[in-house]
Amino acid sequence: MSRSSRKENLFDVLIIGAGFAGIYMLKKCHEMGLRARILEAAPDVGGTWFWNRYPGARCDVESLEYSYSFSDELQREWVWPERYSAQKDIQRYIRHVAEKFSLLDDIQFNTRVVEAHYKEDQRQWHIKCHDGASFIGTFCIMATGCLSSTHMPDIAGIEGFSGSFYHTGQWPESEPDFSGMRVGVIGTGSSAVQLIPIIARQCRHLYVFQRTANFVVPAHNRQLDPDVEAAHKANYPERRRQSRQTPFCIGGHPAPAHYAHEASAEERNLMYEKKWQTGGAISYLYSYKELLVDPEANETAGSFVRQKIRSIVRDPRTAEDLCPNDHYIGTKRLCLGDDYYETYNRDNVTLVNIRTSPIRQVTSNGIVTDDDDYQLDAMILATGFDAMTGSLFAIDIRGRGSAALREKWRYGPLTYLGLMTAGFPNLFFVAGSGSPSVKTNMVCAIEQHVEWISGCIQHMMANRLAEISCSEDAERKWTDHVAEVGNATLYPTAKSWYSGDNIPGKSRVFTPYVGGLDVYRKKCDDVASSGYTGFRFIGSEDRRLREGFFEVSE
Ligand code: NA7
Repeated sequence: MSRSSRKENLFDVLIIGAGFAGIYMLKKCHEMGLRARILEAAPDVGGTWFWNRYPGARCDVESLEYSYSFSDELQREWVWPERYSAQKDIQRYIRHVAEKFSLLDDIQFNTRVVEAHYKEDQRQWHIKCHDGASFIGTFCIMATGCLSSTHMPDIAGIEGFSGSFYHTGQWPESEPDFSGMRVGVIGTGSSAVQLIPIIARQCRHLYVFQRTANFVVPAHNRQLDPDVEAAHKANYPERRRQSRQTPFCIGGHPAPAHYAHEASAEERNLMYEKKWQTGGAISYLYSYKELLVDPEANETAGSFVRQKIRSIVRDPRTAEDLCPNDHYIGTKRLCLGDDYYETYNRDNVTLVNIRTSPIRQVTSNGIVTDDDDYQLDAMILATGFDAMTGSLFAIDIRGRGSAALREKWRYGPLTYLGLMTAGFPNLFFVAGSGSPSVKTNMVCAIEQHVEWISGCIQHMMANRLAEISCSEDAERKWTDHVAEVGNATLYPTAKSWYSGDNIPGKSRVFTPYVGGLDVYRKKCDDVASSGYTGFRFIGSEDRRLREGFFEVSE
């Protein structure tokens, strides 16, 4: 490689992914005067929100909370049309942010990273892409998302289906029309819960193939009242400050004051009914203090939803099939829906229980179960993601001594604060395993991580440090702590993507840190202010440091 082309591909910071995390990381790099580039597989910004554009795709955190807080101008000027934002509005928002802060020129689209290797002698990350392009960076930042690697189920004959075929997580831009079609949806997680009522209204007949029933509480989505929005915006910075002091970084939901076991059955029913009418998952789970740690208390909240299902769904057998019975409410992602259970009262919708009558195979024109044969014109997989680590393992990531991340994390992710893993210097993860990430407001978690990483890089610049890594001891203690905090709750009892249960052969580890973003933020801040306890630095005066960080930046 000539010296000039080497320079062109040489960056202080390489960021993988142009979703909420990558976009903000790039902005921080600009503020720090660093040469940075985002490499993004998609043709546009958005990350998970770019790909998940299936009908009904919507965020389950309210719009005024699920948005960046770093710019008061941005949060005041942007108008969210609905209480819970539709995918297209979130996509429009991320694009607006990228344009407003002049980020697009430093994003390379249609570029899928396949390899990231750390070269110890140079203290640099060497990145290779699917088209052979290569990049070198002092820092590599994985902003690859937790729900970005789709899960394709291994069902016999699936590749031979001749009708239209979709996965919710890789939805085409073309907006398919299902009118007049017999459509099969496999899966009943959050994506399917949003999609099913809409497809049911379009198609001739909808067959929903359900393996596991999930709890669904109403979203009560609606247009955002301009007065509510104006009041919120008038006090935005203070509201954000208050949100940051909560475990989920979501304001407007005071922590529960009472225990379910101290309330009478009548009081509990009144409470759950009030929450059902208000809508929202956090609101429902915040009914009582001990719902996510005490099985008996949890059962009171779960059985209320089962009663609702039985009162809404007219066919008793369908209602029973829709009643979740294998996990505690809230231990799998609590789905938000509008019109979900009501949809099963339509004449053109059939629920197929594939737990009692499993899918035998997919044929060219439909699905055959133990009991029946369903002719289909279109099939939609709403089968989820290889969550948390899927997108990382899709890249051949190698640290010191060419050690592979896939190998190191074979029995589960090992991180220090979710930020780094030992033996992989200058490699940061944004809002993934070992951090609050998916168990909190993701945008808020991303901002916290990006700001911490930026502060760390600034510290390194100020002190002429070339390399950071975490110690194995710090990593082991943190990973044990994450497990200990998780095990004190009911979360790990559920078979869920939080624990990797949905991916055959994946090690079963509950990886999100559920101690709360407020507690976690303080921990990260304390680590930084105490001189980055648990991390090790190497100075840049080391002669082996070649082109890169300081030379390029100065
Ligand atoms: P989820 O929540 O992982 O749901 C996937 C669904 O697909 C779930 O009902 C699965 O049933 C079902 N599934 C997966 N594989 C199969 C096979 N082989 N056969 C039949 N059914 C299958 O993914 P979503 O996309 O809905 O939501 C992911 C997150 O995105 C969500 O939690 C929000 O945070 C946003 P199972 O339960 O495994 O029996």
